[in-house]
Amino acid sequence: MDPDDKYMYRCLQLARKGAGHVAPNPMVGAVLVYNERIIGEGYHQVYGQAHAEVNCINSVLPEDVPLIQESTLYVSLEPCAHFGKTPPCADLIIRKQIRKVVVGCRDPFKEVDGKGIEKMKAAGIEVISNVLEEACTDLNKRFFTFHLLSRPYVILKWAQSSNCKISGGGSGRVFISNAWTNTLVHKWRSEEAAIAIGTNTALLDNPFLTTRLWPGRNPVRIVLDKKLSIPRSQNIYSSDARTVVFNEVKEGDDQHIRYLLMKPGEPLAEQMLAGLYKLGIQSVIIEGGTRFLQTFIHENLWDEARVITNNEMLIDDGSDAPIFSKGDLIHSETYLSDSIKIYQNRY
Ligand code: AOF
Ligand code: ZN
Repeated sequence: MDPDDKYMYRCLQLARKGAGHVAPNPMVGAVLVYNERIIGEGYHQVYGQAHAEVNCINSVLPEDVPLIQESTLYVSLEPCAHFGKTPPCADLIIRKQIRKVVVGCRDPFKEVDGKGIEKMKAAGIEVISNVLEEACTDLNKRFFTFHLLSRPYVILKWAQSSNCKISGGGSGRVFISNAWTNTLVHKWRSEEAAIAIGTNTALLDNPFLTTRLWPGRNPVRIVLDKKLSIPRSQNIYSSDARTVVFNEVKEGDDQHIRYLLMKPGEPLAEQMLAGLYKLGIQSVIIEGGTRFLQTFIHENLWDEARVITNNEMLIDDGSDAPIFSKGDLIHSETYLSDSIKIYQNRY
């Protein structure tokens, strides 16, 4: 394997250790290599604390410190150039007189956006860019979508029967997924910043939208309720998590509930995603119902669709599952009676 790729894969492995602890910052990993030997490793561990490069340089053993100047630093994201919660990593690299830096991908955050690379080059450092670029951007797909497209990363999720029905024709909640996939869904929820549903789902299924089956934090709950017709007693308003209500009636905060106004007649998914972007929400999982999901498909504002299909249960009077095209199948697996397929939007 190409040595640059090899060390960049190690950066990616390290970066993933920060999963669940660094958002809304990206996961980043770094290694310092002297003469084919790794002398330092680090990753961004906790939001607001040291960046990967700092932890990597600090990990070098005292006897190897003199080698830092002769080493190559590999980092999965462009070193930062700005004073945020921490000082610029590019300055640290220059100060340590590291001669060569290999970067996985450019940082899309407007305070950085190429400036880290420029700064290092201006200081005479040899910089190699875009090594395993696709894998490095994919690792932080939520962060990249947020900064490049000014909207959260959108995941559509639904469970359907083998004849492609998703619920029991207005008769209340129908369980399609099994215990395994229910747990998986709660894990998925814990991985995103927000979770959204339409009015009918909030009224008929009355979900809590929490992660009770998985040890993780609850995402912010988002509900579409144009006329504010969902009673305050529904579970979507329980005190377990914050709730944002997109509506055409009022704006403002009421305890843990935030009301955001939408303009009647304007594209719905676009307005909701613009509102979530302003709140700094980097990802949202859309959990139904069909009409609500179909809105995101219609406006072509989705990135991933996760479809759980039960092979045993047929619900004849259910409503039809969403219909979508332009999806590339990127993952497929089976849990007992349920198959899980994940599609990526081709745009
Ligand atoms: C790096 N190395 O490990 C990470 C970077 O508020 P701060 O100071 O933590 O800065 C956050 C921004 O820094 C974040 O939006 C992203 O652009 C970059 N993240 N940069 O050099 C790292 N996590
Ligand atoms: Zn930094």
